[in-house]
Amino acid sequence: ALEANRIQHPLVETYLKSGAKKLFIGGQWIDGEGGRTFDSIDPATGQTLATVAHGSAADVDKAVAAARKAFDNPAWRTMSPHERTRLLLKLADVLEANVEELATLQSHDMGLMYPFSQYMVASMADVMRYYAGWTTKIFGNTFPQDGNGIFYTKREPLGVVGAIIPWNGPILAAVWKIAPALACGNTIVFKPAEQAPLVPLRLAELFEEAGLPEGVLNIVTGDGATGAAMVAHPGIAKISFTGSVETGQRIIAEGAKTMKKVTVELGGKSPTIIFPDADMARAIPTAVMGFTSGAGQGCVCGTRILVHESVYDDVASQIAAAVQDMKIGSPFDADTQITPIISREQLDKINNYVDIGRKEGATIATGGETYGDKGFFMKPTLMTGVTNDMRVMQEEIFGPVAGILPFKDTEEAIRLANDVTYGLSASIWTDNLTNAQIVSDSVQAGMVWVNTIFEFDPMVPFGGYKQSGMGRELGPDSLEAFTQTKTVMLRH
Ligand code: TXE
Repeated sequence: ALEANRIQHPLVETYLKSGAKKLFIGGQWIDGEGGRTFDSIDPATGQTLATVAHGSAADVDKAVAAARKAFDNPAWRTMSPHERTRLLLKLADVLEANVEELATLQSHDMGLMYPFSQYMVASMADVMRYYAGWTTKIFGNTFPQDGNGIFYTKREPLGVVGAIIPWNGPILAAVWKIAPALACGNTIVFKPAEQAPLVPLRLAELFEEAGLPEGVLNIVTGDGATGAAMVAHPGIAKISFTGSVETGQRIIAEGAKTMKKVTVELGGKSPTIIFPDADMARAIPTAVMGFTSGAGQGCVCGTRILVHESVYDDVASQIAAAVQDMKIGSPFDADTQITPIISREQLDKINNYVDIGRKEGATIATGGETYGDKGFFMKPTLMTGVTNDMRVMQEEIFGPVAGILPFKDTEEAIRLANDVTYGLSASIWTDNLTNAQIVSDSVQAGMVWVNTIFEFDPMVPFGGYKQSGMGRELGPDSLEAFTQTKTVMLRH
């Protein structure tokens, strides 16, 4: 086993030793107003990785001013689409060239399994390249006219946009927002999560070295109050948010005061639905991975496992057995299967839910307790004897905890799948095409995976039904989200 406290990459070690992390505003590294700071903790060890500036409303104001100046700068505003393509392609190269460093930093800062973190950074280069290709294809329309004049529309950038992200996959959440925002010609004020702020900070530094003009991407680290200052700021035209339902609701309500365009990607309580004709050799390991990947701290985790009654006992016992054997440990150990929980607070929240489950009458088939005495670890937990109306089956726990329950036919599977306030994703396992089609059509979820799970592609939009969100990210949908239509009616 690797020494848990060792920083796993020399460049990350150098970066962490280079002193407190400041705000990145207008291409300068500056202290937060009043010198306030907070610590970012490695969840695998519980130790401080870095001290980070805490941005205030005044700092947000400075960042907005810098972003506005950059937006109004002709070098950015009138950059040719081809040049913008070249710039984004360069940023994609930056991601690719720094996969190990960024992935290591991410795994230390938020505990994601290192190979997964590596894959995540590398795949963000594809997202950047996808949007690099769009800069030359952001079309408007022309309209039939008599001989005098022309009516046309164009898609213009919104101006300064705000991005607020959670801790559970900072590189992904960052690039999903930064790539389309830049492709459309906006400038950005970006707030990482207070639990994992380091990757966006380092990313901004690398992007700046690669030639992203100063002020185009500004990073203001801080907590919810920093985010709230962005939402209240009249100089920010749009907020692209990923996080909890409660904060999403607050952002929509507060954002309305300055008429912000708001897109929100929120939580989930996604079903994994297993029919008796499924390829069990794939369905069962995927169901396990579906709620344990990232220690269950993913918005698309399949935390409600619905299994046809004819195979329920067998599937439930196979899942429990697989989960029981999972190796808990450092994100950098090759045999680790369960990585840490982001914070003590989140670990307490998960434990509290397990208690609620017990009180509601669920059986803890396996797990149900914390692990180890260093860092924040939770044993993967499978609950049986649950009903879909229990709180543990309705509320997002955001840990490696799932409930499993039987259904008797397709109709009941659909009813159970949809009987939640969330609607982010669903994973359906069947070899019957008709069944696959019927369930896909009926399930209320923005993302439906059939005989697969967790597949993302920059080409296809991602987002939630019901309380899982508003708007979509990726695909052409993000261009819509980061532009506005101007109509021009021109007479000679
Ligand atoms: O989320 P918040 P938290 C769920 C998950 C988790 C719970 C709480 O169930 O247990 O939410 O996590 C910023 N105005 N998800 O507290 O509060 C905050 O600083 C503007 C699911 O981390 O939503 C951070 O940068 N911004 C989810 C970001 O919002 C505010 C991922 C997210 O924090 C703000 C994360 C405010 N008033 C949590 N208050 C998913 N979809 O994957 C906070 N923030």
